[in-house]
Amino acid sequence: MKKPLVVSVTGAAGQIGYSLLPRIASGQVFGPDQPVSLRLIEIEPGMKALAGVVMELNDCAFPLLESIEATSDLDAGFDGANWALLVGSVPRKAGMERKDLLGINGKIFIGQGQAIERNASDDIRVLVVGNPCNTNCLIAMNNARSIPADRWFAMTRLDENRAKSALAEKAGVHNRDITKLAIWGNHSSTLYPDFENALINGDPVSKFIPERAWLEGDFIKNVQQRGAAIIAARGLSSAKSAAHAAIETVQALREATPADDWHSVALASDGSYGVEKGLICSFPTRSKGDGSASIVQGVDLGEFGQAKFQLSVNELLEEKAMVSELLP
Ligand code: NAX
Repeated sequence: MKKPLVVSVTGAAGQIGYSLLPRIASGQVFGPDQPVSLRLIEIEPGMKALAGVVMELNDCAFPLLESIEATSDLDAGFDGANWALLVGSVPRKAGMERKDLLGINGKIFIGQGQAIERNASDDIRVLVVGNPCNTNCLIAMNNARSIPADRWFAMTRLDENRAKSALAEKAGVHNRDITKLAIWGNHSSTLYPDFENALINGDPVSKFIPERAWLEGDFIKNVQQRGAAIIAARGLSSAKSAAHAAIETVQALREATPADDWHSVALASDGSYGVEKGLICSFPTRSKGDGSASIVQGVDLGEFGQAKFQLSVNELLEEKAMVSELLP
């Protein structure tokens, strides 16, 4: 038996946690021969529901689930963590401005960043899902400066998957026929799904979808607004698809990316494409399979795409300015 991987998950009693945890415990994420120890982190009011989640995980009798610790103590929760999936955050409530939400959640991510720095394993990798995920990740990373910047990620894979699904439906092809579809910018309503460099069975999207107006209009808008459409239909925000995207993000970082493809994740900019160094921005990325990712260079966004991307980067810079007092 391999040594168990320690996986810490915040917001573990929430919707996404409910879909995510059994898949981690079953071996779908880290491999069929890799035991895992789960550290499940909740705030005090969530601890009762978390106890129920733990009961259910136990009742699954997963062969690879080595141990479960349920806690509201961040030091215990991140103790020895190899992976930290930061899912929990406070949802936006009626009347709340984006700045208020950034401030409330920002403070959470200061404490979590510091606790990760104090307690996690040397090889820690962090994926932030809780919104606003790019800026939450920026705050956590800046409050854990001894952890290299290339260990921090925020999730835009759900947006990539939504974009693939929308293109496949319009083109009358399968999702698997679509490659090189990257999300650029912020995980927000300004994100840019780059249809110009995406390929369908190796050919440009325009060969299958000649209506440029649809690509520039409804396609982008629907991907940007998909989360809201799901809330309107289900009365709850996306959870199964979000958990699946988190799993695919971790897998994409742990597996070498095929040479003819790339994937979206937000990570600390190295100055590529003129994006301020250190800003947590989504790009097309490739991984060598070692838990890290590098930004694909030389992608030509074209005038339309560049303008859209810049809008999203500007929003990230605004968010950064709003939380400047949380960045040491
Ligand atoms: P839920 O409200 O169902 O669950 C959130 C859980 O987090 C709750 O159990 C709550 O008690 C807990 N929590 C709150 N503050 C915490 C803290 N400081 N430490 C630990 N736990 C804490 O939300 P859910 O649907 O699971 O969504 C979780 C987050 O994912 C939200 O912020 C949501 O906006 C975000 N999403 C991000 C997506 C992405 O693509 N990046 C897409 C899906 C989702 O909207």
